[in-house]
Amino acid sequence: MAPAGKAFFDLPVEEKEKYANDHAAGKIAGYGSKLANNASGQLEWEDYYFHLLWPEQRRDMTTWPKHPQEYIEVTDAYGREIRKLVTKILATLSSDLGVEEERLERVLGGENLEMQLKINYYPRCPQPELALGVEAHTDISALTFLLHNMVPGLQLFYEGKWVTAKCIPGALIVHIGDQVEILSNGKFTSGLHRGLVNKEKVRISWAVFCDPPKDALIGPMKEVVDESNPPLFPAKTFKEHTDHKLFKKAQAQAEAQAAKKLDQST
Ligand SMILES: O=C(O)CCC(=O)C(=O)O
Repeated sequence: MAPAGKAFFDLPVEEKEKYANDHAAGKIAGYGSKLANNASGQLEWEDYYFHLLWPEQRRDMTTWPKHPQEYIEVTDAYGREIRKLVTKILATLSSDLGVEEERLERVLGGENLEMQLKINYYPRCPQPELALGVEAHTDISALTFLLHNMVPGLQLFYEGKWVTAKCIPGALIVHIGDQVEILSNGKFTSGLHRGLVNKEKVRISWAVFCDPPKDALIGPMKEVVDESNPPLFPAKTFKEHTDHKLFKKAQAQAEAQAAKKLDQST
């Protein structure tokens, strides 16, 4: 799957632009570029490709790259394997929480659970200290599965400092996302992480976000709350959670821009 994803980004810009997304028009699937100042004033710099991977019957194959030829076949096969792994991991997490094995998967939508693929392409950056590929965030998903091209850059915030994830060939990195943190009432934590750019090498990562359907109501499960463990999170639909997080991000960016302008004018 990795060579197929990389081959897409090696295409000339005009070819990639044929798949361009258009957020203003509500078309979020496809190829996009990000070059923007984040809330901390750092530049976010990446190209990406985003499309729905699962459930099969809801996929719009016109949004998947047609080049290279094998992209659809290998990405589909990868998605099927990840979907099986989702069931296994959610069962293990459910057991750890002392609830029936199917519980987390059911509340996350069961057959309707969604998987979105985002391929992140971080170009070589001449001044990596001034830029970030992806700014620090926790994932809104339930789980995220990450593969990368063995160029270091993923960092996790652990015990008060940023730690670079080891590059282990063939290893799949799994993040707990916000939805599992909420359902478990904070027993599992959604990890803060970011993606760095590299001076010498292009970095590519493949993230599969495993999400509940938009209208799924997600709050701490009744089995994990009691008088001594009151709910730490309000129940919200997945859409409400996503909108709230995007709104807060936009607000932080606007405040940072306003502060920067004020700085420049004084
Ligand atoms: O590139 C990475 O390793 C992390 C990507 C990421 O966190 C994201 O796409 O949300």
